[in-house]
Amino acid sequence: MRLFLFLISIIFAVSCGGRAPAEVTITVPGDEMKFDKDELRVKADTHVILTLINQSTLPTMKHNVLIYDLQGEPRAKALDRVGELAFKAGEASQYIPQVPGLIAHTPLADPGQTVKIEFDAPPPGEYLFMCTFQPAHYKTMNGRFIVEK
Ligand SMILES: [Cu+2]
Repeated sequence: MRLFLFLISIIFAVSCGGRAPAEVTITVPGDEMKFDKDELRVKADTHVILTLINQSTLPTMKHNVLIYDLQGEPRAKALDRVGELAFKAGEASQYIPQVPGLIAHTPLADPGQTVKIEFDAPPPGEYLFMCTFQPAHYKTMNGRFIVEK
């Protein structure tokens, strides 16, 4: 029996690339420009399943989650820069700027809508997550996306 379990675990490990998927959920609990979390954590070498639950009710409260590699830029500066690029990208591109450092993003979630995306975790380190809906959601809707070894 032990050998059997051992073999099963080896097969599981090989077929899944080592680790089980990392599921993270982030919620906008109301009509404020606010996420329920300012930090998301996953392990390296995982497939990430990220769910965004938008519980806002106002039509102007669409939200998304964009994950961005700071590439050494100070956080506050990157937030403003990417936020402004998102504004320029405009509604037609769902406020997603095509910038180097963009790791993943959800589509815009309408009020009451839940959206889900999957992507592979970037290398260990600290990244930025933010809502890029306009005007200026990023100023209060942002946090750290941390990939642990
Ligand atoms: Cu938002």
